[in-house]
Amino acid sequence: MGLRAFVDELARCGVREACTSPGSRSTPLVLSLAREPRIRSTSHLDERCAAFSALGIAKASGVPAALACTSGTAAANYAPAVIEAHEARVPILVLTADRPPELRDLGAGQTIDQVKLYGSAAKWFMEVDGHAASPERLRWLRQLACRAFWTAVEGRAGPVHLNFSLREPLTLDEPLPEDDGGRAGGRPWVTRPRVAGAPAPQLVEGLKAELTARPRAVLVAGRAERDPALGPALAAFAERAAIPLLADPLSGARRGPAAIAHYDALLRDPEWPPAPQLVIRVGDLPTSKPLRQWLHGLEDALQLSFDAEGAWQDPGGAVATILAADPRATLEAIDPRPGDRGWLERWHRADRAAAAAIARALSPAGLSEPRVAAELGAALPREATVVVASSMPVRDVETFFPAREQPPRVLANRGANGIDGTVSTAFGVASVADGPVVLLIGDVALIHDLGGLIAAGRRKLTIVLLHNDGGGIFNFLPVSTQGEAFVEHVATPHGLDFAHAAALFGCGYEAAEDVEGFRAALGRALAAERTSIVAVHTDREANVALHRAVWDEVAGSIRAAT
Ligand SMILES: Cc1ncc(C[n+]2csc(CCOP(=O)(O)OP(=O)(O)O)c2C)c(N)n1
Repeated sequence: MGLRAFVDELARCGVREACTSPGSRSTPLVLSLAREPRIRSTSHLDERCAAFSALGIAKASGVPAALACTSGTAAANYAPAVIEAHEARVPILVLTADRPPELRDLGAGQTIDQVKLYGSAAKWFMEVDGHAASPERLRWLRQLACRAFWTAVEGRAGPVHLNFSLREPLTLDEPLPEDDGGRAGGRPWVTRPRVAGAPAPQLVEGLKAELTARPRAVLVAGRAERDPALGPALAAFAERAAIPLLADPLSGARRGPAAIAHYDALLRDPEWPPAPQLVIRVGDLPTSKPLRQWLHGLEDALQLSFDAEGAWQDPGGAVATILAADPRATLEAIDPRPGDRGWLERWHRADRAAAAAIARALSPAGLSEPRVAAELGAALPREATVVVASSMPVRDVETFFPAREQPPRVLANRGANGIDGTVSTAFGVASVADGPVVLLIGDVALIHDLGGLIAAGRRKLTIVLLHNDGGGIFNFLPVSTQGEAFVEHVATPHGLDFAHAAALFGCGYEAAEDVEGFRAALGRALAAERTSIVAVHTDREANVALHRAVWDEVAGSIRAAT
């Protein structure tokens, strides 16, 4: 039916990775991908793992990965990753095999309603009929592949779903002839050159004027993984403008002389934060609750939110203007008059006091969850990528990662904040990342995607496991006083020893007891050829007490320092 031409066109567009899953109805689709030499096809027996792996590939590379699976619940298992890709704006190409219309809703095996299966999470849905290849049909399939690709990547990036009706015999088409019917020179059937115009002069001048009129400004940077050059550009702008930069490590901007690394701890003290006149927000809203609450309460400040696609990122309703413009191009074009040096210095003094207070509070506790985050932030090389799981890892990275000149890249599934699919996402990232990939994950999230460890047979990952035997985040909640019901239904301790999981999947395993032991084990895991788990055992209640001790120490020290 022309699937070889369809796949040829995906490769011409730049698709280099596919995640396939086994089945019968899907074989023409899967084998067309597998036989395409420009695309590396990797087989995943669990479709949920396949889809999160494709998500990780696309997240790290910016290039959509293709997914292909059989009909029925196989396709439904893509849903969590499709939802995450929609929320986090990651381009993926979802290709599902289906029965043709004459076999639908008639009791044929493995047949469910796959039409618009992912609802509003799919940016575009298309039924692809199973007609035989004709010149017109091949031209349409080539155009369709390009349309799927460009739709996924352009504007607000996201998942595209094509549902293929496949009829028996479910065989692979012949290879394409030498003259394959595509455009000359290996070009895609349709290209859509991106026209990146210079930012509007009114916008640049308007922002400059606001900065001059309101010199006590802050720049808040959240997750913005779609443009790796954005983080350094934000740091450079904050330095030029001499304004504090409150950057979540997921923004890539926690660097340079304007960075205030410990804003999460600082903003917990309601007495301390001085009021800015202007807030410029870029990227998603950071995870930090104190930061969110502080931003929501800044009634006298003018708050501007940059989002290239004009998305709404403001659950507190504090933003007055959404700038639907490329933040990097716009801020690079601004030559601001440096703001009030005293204003920046005030934040720096507090940040230095917070850093010292954090070190004082963490030191007697030895190896702890915050300490692991701080160690990774300080020690990992710039070419490393850290994938952080939702729950406490993403929060501890935000609170305890230091500001560094060349920090490692930090990625996370924070579109829908799920703890599912994290291992597979990290292995997907490891498929395309240039340097080492480290996954920082809690025990519940690891159990959730334990099957993802099967990818250890072909990719290398260093997994730092924070094993507090359950969901440690819930011990911070008032509900943690609810005794056994809390423990059984919320915290969910399981008592599992992950050394057995490591053995099952052929991974290395070491448990670290103290800071020195952790450093050594991390070094060994990074140097090893295979995937290794470095486990750090902690206690959920002690972890809450340690976080509270840190916050108290920070609050005391900033009062003294300011
Ligand atoms: C798919 C999914 N199910 C449930 C949740 C709710 N949830 C948030 S955190 C969490 C526990 C995570 O525990 P763990 O991974 O061990 O990390 P820790 O809280 O100890 O840092 C759960 C169940 C979620 N976010 N996603």
